[in-house]
Amino acid sequence: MKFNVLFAAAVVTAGFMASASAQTTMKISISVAQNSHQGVAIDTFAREVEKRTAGRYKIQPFYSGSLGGERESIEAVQLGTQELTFSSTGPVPNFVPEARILDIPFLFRDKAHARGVLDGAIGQDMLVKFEAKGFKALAWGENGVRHMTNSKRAVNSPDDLKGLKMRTMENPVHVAAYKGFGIVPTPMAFPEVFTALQQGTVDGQENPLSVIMAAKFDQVQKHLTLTGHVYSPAIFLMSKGAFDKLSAADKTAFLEAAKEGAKAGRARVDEDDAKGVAELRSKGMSVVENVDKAKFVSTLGPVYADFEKQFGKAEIDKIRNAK
Ligand code: EAX
Repeated sequence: MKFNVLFAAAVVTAGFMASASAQTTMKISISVAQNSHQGVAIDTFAREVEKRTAGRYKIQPFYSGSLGGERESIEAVQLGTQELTFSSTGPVPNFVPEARILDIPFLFRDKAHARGVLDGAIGQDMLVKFEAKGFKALAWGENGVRHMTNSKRAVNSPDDLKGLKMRTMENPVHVAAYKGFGIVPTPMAFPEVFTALQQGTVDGQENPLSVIMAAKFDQVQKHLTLTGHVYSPAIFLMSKGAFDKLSAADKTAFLEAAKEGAKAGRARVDEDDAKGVAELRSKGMSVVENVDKAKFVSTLGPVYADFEKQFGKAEIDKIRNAK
């Protein structure tokens, strides 16, 4: 009798412990600060995963490149040593070359065009391409429309870019295009950029207003020009191994949570774009708001001819002409 009671208690305790330990914690990282569009995206994702799995999955966010830059984080996700990351497409072509086409300058008319393409057939087909490389791409998010900053001079026309030493992402499409502007590109991981600007290792960099504000680049850069030269997609990447282990219902929960995260991140990008110029001016930056876009586009003529050869004019036009 006594033995049976003890035995029953042990069974109950073991059962309780099993359910208590049934919470799985997963890491997600970004290279920028928490107070940013990307912070909003991953915090929303974390909250939605917990809610939609009744707390069985807990997402632990890491900000400011504390787990490494974007390339390192994507590598870790590919290896499966980190479950998730939210990254710009900067280093993505090094892993999934098909995604390069999305990084072509002046490809998208505006954010609405880009969002439509990424959420539509072209973007969704592209997400599938990540699977052969060890990733489950949960959803496209947004980094924003990129603009140029530097510490040397006001940039009013493409001629003003000639000879500027600028940090670029580790992205072959960007590097090729920026050479076409006459810029001297210096690819570098994001966590090193502030110091490189501060020490004058490079003259400038290019990023969306959201990133410029979150990284406080106004402290180390005088000039900003709204070049809007390229749209910068972002993406929720999960280790394929970790995703495949989820139940069908939990897979849906993660996919839906990523969509919610993307939506919240995009809304923050819109807020940042609306207030960015005023805020950066108030912090001392001098801003050129209007440039002759056509001049910047035509400067890239020869580079574009090369992109059309590489990617196929029809493929580029398919994106360009998407409504
Ligand atoms: O993802 O590396 C970059 O310039 C990115 O835009 C930034 O880390 C945000």
